Amino acid sequence: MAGRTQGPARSRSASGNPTKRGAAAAGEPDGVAKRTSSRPRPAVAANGTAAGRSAEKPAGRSKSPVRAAAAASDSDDAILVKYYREMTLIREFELKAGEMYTRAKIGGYCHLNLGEEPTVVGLMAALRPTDYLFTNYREHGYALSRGMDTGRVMAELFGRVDGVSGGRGGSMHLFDAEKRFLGGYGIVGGQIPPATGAALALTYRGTAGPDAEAVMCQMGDGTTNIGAFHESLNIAAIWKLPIVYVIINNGLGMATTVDHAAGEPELYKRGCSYRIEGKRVDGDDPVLVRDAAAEMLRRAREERKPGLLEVMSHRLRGHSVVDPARYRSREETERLRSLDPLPAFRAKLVAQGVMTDHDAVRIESESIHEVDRAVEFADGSPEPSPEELFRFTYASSVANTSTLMPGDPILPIGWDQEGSR
Ligand SMILES: Cc1ncc(C[n+]2csc(CCOP(=O)(O)OP(=O)(O)O)c2C)c(N)n1
Ligand SMILES: [Mg+2]
Repeated sequence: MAGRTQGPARSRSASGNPTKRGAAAAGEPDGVAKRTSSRPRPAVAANGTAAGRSAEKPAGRSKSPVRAAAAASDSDDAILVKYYREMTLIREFELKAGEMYTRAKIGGYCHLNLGEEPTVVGLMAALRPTDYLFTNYREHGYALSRGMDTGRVMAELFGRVDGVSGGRGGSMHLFDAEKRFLGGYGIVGGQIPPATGAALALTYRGTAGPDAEAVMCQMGDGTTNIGAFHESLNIAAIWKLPIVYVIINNGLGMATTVDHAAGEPELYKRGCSYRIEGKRVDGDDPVLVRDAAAEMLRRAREERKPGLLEVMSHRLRGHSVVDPARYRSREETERLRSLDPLPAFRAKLVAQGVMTDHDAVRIESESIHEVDRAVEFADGSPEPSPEELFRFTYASSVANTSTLMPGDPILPIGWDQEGSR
């Protein structure tokens, strides 16, 4: 990717794409320790412009009275611009993933983070590289924001060998042990027990304190009705596990609204049964999300108190790329369009003089370019070979022959199908 000059440190990847790191290399994630976000910002009107200012006259970067009033430091601004950059990359990636699905480059299931970009970026900004992350199947944005290579993430969607899971996982099963991103789960709630187990393991590996590792377990609103959610929260409470459960409340589990599905639709309150502190936060603001998540992670690592964070977000399209969302009325679709958090965040940063319109256009075109490069890389990557089908399976002590089908008798290495050596 060319020219992502204002991003965090980058390294060369297999795809030749520079990758960004989702969080600081060491210590606190950006902006968290310094509490930079708590400084006063000018009021922003609903249309994203600074109150009392004209949208046609965005503040100039150097002489903006708005910017002067906010007493913003360059580093604060750089962090916000970085968030916009990450949100834009996720947006462009997801739009392209949808397009590639219709071109049959991507098969299977494919769920997009469109509308959830600030939520994703805020959560990943709170996470340290040493923390562990478990997610559901709607996880492309998390992978990118966690610092996984754009080309290798796209290659996984394409099912190619250079994909982050060797092309064996696809869209729902992104994985990177080095980045401590442990999936990518397709079964609703499937990520919750292993994430809770990982938090238990951390209590054996180290003691509580500011440098302790913690686990973040992301899930959707619908997932809070799964039994494993309640069992895991109970265990996390009684065993005092360093884990933050994050509910992305996008209002829907497939086509079912939260109000129809949940006896307690204020989902953060569901922690009450287990005396787990819950909090609800606006998912359209990456800084609010980051700070709420960072505080819960702090308590998890220092006090071994599990937390439950509900982030109010939007699913701008259907449940997956093949869902036209006909259950939504025209008014609801229009309303959602007006709630798109990306143009709002862009307008807010321009109005505050944090970036210019020109900066924003450049960032957007760089993201488009990076995603185009990712598609090229994915397309050039080979399909996995059928001979490799049984690699990475548990059954490593039996014959790894590609001719065996599920249900065939499994024979020790060196034995043929007739049962003789
Ligand atoms: C155990 C299980 N039941 C049902 C499904 C089918 N399913 C896939 S996603 C989904 C809805 C989940 O909604 P939510 O938790 O709100 O996540 P979102 O898709 O909104 O991100 C369902 C029912 C599944 N994958 N696994
Ligand atoms: Mg949902």
